Amino acid sequence: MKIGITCYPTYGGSGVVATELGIELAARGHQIHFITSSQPFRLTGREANIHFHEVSVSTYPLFEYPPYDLALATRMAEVADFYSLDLLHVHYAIPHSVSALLASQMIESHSLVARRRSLPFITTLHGTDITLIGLDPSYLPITRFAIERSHGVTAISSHLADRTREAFGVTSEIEVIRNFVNCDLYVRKPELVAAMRPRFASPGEHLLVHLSNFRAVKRVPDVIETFARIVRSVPARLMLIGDGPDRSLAEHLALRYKVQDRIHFLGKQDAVHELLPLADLMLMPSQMESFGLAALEAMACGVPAIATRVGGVPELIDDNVNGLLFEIGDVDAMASAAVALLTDSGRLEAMSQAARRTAQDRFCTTRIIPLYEDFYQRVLDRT
Ligand code: GMT
Repeated sequence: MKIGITCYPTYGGSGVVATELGIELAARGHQIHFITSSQPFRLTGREANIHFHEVSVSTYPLFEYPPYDLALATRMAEVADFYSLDLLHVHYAIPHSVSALLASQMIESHSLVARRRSLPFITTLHGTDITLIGLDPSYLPITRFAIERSHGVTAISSHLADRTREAFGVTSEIEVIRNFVNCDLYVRKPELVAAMRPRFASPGEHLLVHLSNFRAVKRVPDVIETFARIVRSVPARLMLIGDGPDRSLAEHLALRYKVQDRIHFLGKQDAVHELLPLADLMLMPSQMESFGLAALEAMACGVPAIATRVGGVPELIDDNVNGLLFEIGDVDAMASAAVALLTDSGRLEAMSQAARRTAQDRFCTTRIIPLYEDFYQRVLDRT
C-alpha cells in the first residue's frame, strides 16, 4: 500500500507511535510518505520505502496566525495525487483530521487531478486530542465533525474509545488498536546494562526512571516527591528523560528536597531503548494516560512501572502482577511500595519478567502492526 502519515514530528507519544508505525510498515514493504512540519525525530532519513514531505507555511504580514492547517491540507492532496496514495493516516485529531478531510475532498472534486478518485483517511486518537484539547469549546465541534467524516477511526485504548463516544457523542465505529513496542529493540541486554549502568548508579544503589514530555498532565512534581521519600529509606538515583514546561519546577523541588545530586536530568533523548533497561523501576504518576506508551517501553525492557490507575493504564498494567497502580497524588503509598519492591529482589525479578512477558505477548509490533494493515484493507474495501 502507499500510505501518507501525518503526526506531530517532535517529542510526544502520538509522534512516536506514528513514526514507529511508518518504520514497521515500510519494513513490511509498504511505501510510506510522512507529510509533516519537520522530519519525525526517530527517522534517520535513510530508511528504505520511507519518503518525507515537509509542510512549509508561508507567512504574510496580514496573517496574525499562519494557516498551517491549510498548508498541510494542500501538501497532503499534492502528495496523494503525485504518488497515487491509497490512503492518509493522521495521528492526533487536531488539526490533522480536519486537514485530511479537506485533502480528501480536494482529491474527490478533482481540483488537482484529471480523473476523479477517492482518498480515504484514517484518524487515530491518542489522548489529549480528546481528553483535554478536544473538549475545549473552540475545538470540539470541528474535531467531532472531522472524526465523524473520517473513513476509519482508531483509538489507542478501550478507555479512549469510550471517552470519545461519551464526550463527543460520536456514533461512528471506533476500532481499538493499542500502542505497541518493538520487543527486539526494547529489551534488556545484560552486557549493555553492565557497561552503562555504572554511569548512573553505583553498585548497591537502586535506579529509577521517569520518561515524559514534562507537561502538567504527567505530574512530574509527584515523581520528585515520591523519589525524595524513597531515598529516605534506600540508596537510589533517578533518571529523568525528557523535557517540557515542568522541568524547572522539577529542578526547584529537587533542590528543596536536597535530592538534586541524586537525579540525572537527561533532557530529550532519542535512544531511550538504551536507557530504560538500566533502571529497576519506572515512575509514571500521571493525571491521565490514555494508554501510557512510556510504561510499555519500560516494561518491554523488563522495568515494571509504579503508575496511577487512570485512563487506559489498567489495560496495560495488571496491579501487583506486572506493575503497581495507585490513586493520583498518593506519593506516600507510591514511595513505600517502591521501597518494599526494591528491597525484595525476588518479587522485583518476578514483576520484571511479568512486565516483559506482557509487552511480548500482547503489545509487540509483530502483533499490533498486522491489525493496522487489516484495518487499512477494510477501509479501502468499503470506500
Ligand atoms: O502524553 C502526552 O502528553 C503526549 C500524547 C501525544 O499524543 O503525543 O500522548 C498520548 O499518546 C500516547 C501514544 O498513543 C499515549 O501512550 C499516551 O498515554 C497519551 N497521553 C495522554 O493521554 C496524556
